[in-house]
Amino acid sequence: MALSKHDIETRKKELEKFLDAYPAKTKKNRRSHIVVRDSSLEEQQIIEANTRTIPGVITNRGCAYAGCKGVVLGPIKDMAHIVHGPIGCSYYAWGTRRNKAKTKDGEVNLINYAFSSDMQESDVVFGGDKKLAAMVDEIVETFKPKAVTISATCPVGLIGDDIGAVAKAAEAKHGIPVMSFSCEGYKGVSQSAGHHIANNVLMQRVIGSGEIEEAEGKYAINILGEYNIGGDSWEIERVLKDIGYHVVSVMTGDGSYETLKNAHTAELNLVQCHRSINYIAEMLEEKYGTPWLKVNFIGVQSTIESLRNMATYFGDPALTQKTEEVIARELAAVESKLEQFKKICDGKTAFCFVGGSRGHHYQGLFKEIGIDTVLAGYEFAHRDDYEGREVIPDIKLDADSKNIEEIKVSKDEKRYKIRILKERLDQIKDKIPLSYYGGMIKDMPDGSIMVDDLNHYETEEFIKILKPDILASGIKDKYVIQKMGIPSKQLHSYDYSGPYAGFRGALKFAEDITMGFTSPTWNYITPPWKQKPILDGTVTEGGK
Ligand code: CFM
Repeated sequence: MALSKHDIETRKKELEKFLDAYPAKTKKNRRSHIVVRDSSLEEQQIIEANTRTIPGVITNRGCAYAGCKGVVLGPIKDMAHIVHGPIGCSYYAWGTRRNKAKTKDGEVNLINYAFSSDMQESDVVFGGDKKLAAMVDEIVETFKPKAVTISATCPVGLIGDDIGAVAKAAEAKHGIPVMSFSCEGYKGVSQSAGHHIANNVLMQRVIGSGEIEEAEGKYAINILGEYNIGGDSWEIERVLKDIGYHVVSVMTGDGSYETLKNAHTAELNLVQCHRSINYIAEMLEEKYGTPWLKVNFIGVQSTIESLRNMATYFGDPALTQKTEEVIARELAAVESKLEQFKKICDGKTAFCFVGGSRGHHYQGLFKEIGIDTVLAGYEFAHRDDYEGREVIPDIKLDADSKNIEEIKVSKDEKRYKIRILKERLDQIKDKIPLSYYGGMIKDMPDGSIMVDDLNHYETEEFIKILKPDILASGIKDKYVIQKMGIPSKQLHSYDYSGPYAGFRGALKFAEDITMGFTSPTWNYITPPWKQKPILDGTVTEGGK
């Protein structure tokens, strides 16, 4: 719900007050990462993003290695993803981030494996490249992957192991792609840098390396930035296939080398998570002429809008009709059940703080079950994810960003195609978000707060001011929040639930959120500070 001008001013004052606890320089820094939405202003304050976290502040961010190996590469199931580094980097990335994958009999599925070079002190002193080379040989022989990735962790860059040379030699030896990623944890300011590094190499080495020239089905699409957490992309694909789309590849949820290499054959690229994959989306457009469409399959209305926008792009009356039929059928199956959950959730408020796109995507779904998002933010997104791509020309590249290579692709003379005629493009481009993302702020009501790289101190202080009924969060803050007596829903891993995408996913989400509110647990918890102060005593002279 939008706040009045007066209430917005009160909110700003409360914010200033708790920020006063910071040293002056820190306050100034953190203040620039927090925006109170106020559409009456001629110019809304810009938000600082994608800059270094202040040392000493407890952030929820990860590192470049997490973004490269963990986020973008990890879900590709038929490649062996090697982590070159000490075992701890693998131990904490063991398993998946609930990116599910399945294969038919006989296909390679390595999603359950973790491959680490287990770098020891002697490797750091004398170099770990020989050990790495031996490891690649062993993995290729044992697991028969379609391709191999080698992700560097911090010490690799510090000692200068040449993983590129190891990869090149292994590739010549085994005849399969072996790719190296210089995604040392310290590159960039967060996992966002790792997304970019992974995008670059996938584009240079995998995408477009297949032989197929024409997609095998009509309405061929790729789904970019969808990682199949809790089975999300399976649910999206179920609906898309029903309408008649041919899904060439998903990047990278339940993805494979085999499908990615022919991704150039699609007629349209959908972009779900803009932050992690906009680089590939842009390069595909540049190289093959394939436009990208920003979609959001989280929430019933967003899903409907995305499906209609896709139909508008293809402009085929039969497809439009089928789209409407499927929407009507799916909607009928969930609508009345959603209403029941809404009765319990209605009027409540939420914080929606996730990594780089869900902080925006889930606000609509919360709203559909009656919950207003009073604070939202991202751990590591850039200004365009907050304010829209129109701010990109104004973003000043700092040294940290310049450190990440920007690769340039050029037109593939053989495969580049005009996918949509200029006149038709002009007709539809204002109706659907083609090659455009508007960011989160435009969808947020006045008085709501947008925070970049929210930290633990601010989380607690914002909770005191805004008194939300539920928080969408991650594993690092979840238990602190629950100990304050507030339900917390992990929107990274979905707390072992999901899928939450599409129509059926929205219903599952509504059910889980309602369960959060109605759990009897909260009756048994009284945080200690609610009964008495934690510290009792008086100060006497001489410290006695
Ligand atoms: Fe994109 Fe993601 Fe996200 Fe992300 Fe992530 Fe994730 Fe996320 Mo956790 S790719 S930015 S780096 S939607 S792992 S599936 S949930 S922080 S909001």
